[in-house]
Amino acid sequence: MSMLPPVTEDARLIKALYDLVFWLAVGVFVLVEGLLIYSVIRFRRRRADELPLQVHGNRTLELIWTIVPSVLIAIVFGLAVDTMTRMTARGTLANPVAHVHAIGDQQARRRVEAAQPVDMVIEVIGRQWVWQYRYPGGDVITTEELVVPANKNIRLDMTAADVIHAWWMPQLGPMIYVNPGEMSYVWFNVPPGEYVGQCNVYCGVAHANMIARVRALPQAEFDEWFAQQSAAASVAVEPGDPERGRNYFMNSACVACHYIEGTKAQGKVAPRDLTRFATYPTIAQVDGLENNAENLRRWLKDPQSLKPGTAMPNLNLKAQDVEDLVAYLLTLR
Ligand code: HEC
Ligand SMILES: [Cu+2]
Repeated sequence: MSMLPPVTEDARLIKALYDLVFWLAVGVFVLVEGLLIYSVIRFRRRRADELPLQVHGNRTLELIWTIVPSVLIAIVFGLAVDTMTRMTARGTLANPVAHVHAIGDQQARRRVEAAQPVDMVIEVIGRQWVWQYRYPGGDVITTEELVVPANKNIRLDMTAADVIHAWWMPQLGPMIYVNPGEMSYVWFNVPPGEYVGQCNVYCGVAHANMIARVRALPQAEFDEWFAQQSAAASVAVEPGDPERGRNYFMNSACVACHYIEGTKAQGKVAPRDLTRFATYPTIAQVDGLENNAENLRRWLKDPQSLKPGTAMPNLNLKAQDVEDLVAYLLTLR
């Protein structure tokens, strides 16, 4: 993962600041090391019986090497603040937005909406340990990569389902915190290409695997990709088959968390065992979430939307697998 070459306006601003700090540091390095080498040679002991010049403090020099670095650091600080305020991730100078605010804060939401003209808004949900992307319309959800049209203004509306994550695509701009209960925003407009980033705040054991990928396609190719994804999302599914559902259950992650008497499902993460699941009046003890096929379908597709904060993850199940699992689970009496 490299920030080079920067491909957005924000990333170019960061790069410009980085270059400046880099050359300042080179200057300081050359000066300090040069003086050091000069002093080592100039004031060295020349003869075995000679005591070299002994110096005990020098007010002028000490003032200089305190004031000059302070001024340099103040300048770098000022430039960093200036860069941050100029970044489009924070709106525009005319319409600044704090990029993080509480979910449901309608005023902040309107400010975000007015901040930048956008061609497409994609919802991003960070969870241990994947980034999930929801496209407009709600049918298309991806986790592997974020595919976007190139050279269009894209806004990501981001939040987290569990712990604090951070969205960091070094070639695209600044790192943005993604917090549970809050919305964060980022804007970008990128040329065609593939970009790699990473969750940039420690979020649990598999944090290092929480890679983010952005693939920008020319509009026509994007449209084709999107049409394919929508079609795949709405393929006609056959009625669920309990036998297939059972197979799926016993050979997938479900068994790691769920207990069903007399089977290999011996997981103990979920509080209620599923042995007689079909006799429970509600799903996951959510008030009003009656235990029936329709609700169960919704639960399996996205548990978080029905019970925010639940420890059951969204497993991105395929439509057919959901049907089969529903058929199977409802036989458990
Ligand atoms: C990482 C652990 C984990 C995995 C994997 C997992 N679940 Fe769950 N599941 C849970 C937890 C925890 C709950 C309880 C949720 C709650 O009450 O908040 C739950 C609840 C449920 C419920 C509702 C149970 C009840 O008490 O009403 C069903 C049904 C269910 N899971 C099915 C599945 C199926 C099918 C799979 C596999 C495709 C699966 N789960 C995979 C953790 C998991
Ligand atoms: Cu993370």
